[in-house]
Amino acid sequence: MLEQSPSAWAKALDDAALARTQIDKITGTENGMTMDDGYEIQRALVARYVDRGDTIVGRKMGLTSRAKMEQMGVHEPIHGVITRAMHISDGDAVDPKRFGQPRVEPELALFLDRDLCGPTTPAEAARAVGGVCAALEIIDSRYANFSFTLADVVADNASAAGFVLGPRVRHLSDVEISNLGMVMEIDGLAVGIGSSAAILDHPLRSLAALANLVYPATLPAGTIVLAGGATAAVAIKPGQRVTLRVAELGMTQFQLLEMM
Ligand code: 0L1
Ligand code: MG
Repeated sequence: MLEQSPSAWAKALDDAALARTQIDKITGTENGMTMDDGYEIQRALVARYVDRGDTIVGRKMGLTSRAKMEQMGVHEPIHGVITRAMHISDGDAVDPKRFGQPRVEPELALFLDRDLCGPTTPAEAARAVGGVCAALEIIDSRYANFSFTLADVVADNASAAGFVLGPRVRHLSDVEISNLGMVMEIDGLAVGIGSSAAILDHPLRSLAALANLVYPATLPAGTIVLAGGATAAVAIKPGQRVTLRVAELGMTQFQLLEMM
């Protein structure tokens, strides 16, 4: 049982995000906090986004690659929600004041054109997918120095902060996505080199895991799913341009403007 209510913790996280500041991890105060508590706080946090006019457009899987799991010292993936306000158009230049301590990850996005409800297998999950494209995720922890436990980061909506979708959307039946080469560059320098196979061994395995994690909830047709990072996250600074190239899926990029 939490000492403070989930909505009080959600407000603390939301206030930190809006002020681009960070708080100490919740488990520093709430010793007995569980993963279920984390997801309850996440739901209260997302409800705050919706209450102020934002719209849920999809889900994200987090901690899907071995590199990410090692970076964070954990062994299981988590999930969060992505909203319209987090979307950055391909090629856009973004005000760095939007973020506190941004990092970027190379990902794939899957577009559901049918409802998906677990329990499911990767092969069954594939039948709900229409398109796939290259994607960049910007994560931003509301905890000082990205220091948290798994339950803390779940509460913080899996550090979701922004995402960019590549312009080349291909139908899943036209492209084999099990082992696509992925190269992420910052200002032309390769900072992350990986394969879509690093996304929980297969991006569709990540999708099936998401459906199973949210079960009995359904992932409705129209949902965008960020399948998870193929490499560890890399910090980005004002003025830098991030580019992702994915074999068969092309390029996507964005830039952080200089700090004014
Ligand atoms: O998308 C991710 O894999 C990030 C999940 C949360 C962990 C982090 O903030 O690095
Ligand atoms: Mg991610």
